[in-house]
Amino acid sequence: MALLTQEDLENLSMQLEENDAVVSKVTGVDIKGICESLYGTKLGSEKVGIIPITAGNGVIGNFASSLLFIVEYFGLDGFISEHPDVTGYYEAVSQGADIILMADDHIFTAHNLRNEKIVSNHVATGVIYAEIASRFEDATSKDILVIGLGGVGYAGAKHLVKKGFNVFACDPNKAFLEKAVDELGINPYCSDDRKRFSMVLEATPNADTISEGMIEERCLVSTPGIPCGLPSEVGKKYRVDLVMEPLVIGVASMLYSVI
Ligand code: PYL
Ligand code: MG
Repeated sequence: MALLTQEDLENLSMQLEENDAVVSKVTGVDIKGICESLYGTKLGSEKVGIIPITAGNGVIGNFASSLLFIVEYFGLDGFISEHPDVTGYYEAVSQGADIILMADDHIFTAHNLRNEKIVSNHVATGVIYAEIASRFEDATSKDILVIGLGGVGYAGAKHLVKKGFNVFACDPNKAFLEKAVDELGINPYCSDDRKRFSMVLEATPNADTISEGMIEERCLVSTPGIPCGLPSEVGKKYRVDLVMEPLVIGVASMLYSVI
């Protein structure tokens, strides 16, 4: 899995503001509203313990502080444990955390100690970016394209199938594509199909995965992927709205899903 870098997390509040404005424009609802209707929950005064984890590639400089910014932005009471790892976990639970946030290089999880709900960032991110794509007010049909069927894309495709969309998907990994066709009943898509979409969920760690033959004149691309899958010249040539930011939307979805 592609790991975030300190640079990805710079000016997070500006990225949040810009993306909240785009989400509101193209769906008619802001990020908070999307989360509330997606999970049927409202955030209260839960206390969130954030625990730095030194496993694998180790701590990412501003990851914990970015999580604290996000937790507080959504009105919750957050704190970062003084120590990392098991000591930090012990501290956070002892200090009365209701929800634990921690990530190694494979799983980033939110665990609500009170109701036992637990979610991974992959699933919560795939679901919310899919939800945003599917709410595009200028969509011309129920056809939606999912590019990438790893942990994030698969969760997004599963959510869209459940919501009754005609999901077309592609992934260079044939096993991932076959799994999604078998388990979700999605339609395999390849770019020479000449079919164009007005809603795209892009969930790959690659740049420029979207070519102009894939999208309609008006199109919403929703992607947590870094780098961006939409080439800038394609974005300019077509009136593409882009929802893309590295962490906030995914974490908001995690928090609302465990309340
Ligand atoms: C959660 C992000 C979204 C995309 N890739 C995921 C990633 O970068 N995971 C690694 C997170 C490591 C955090 C580090 C720390 O600072 O506690 N262990
Ligand atoms: Mg995100």
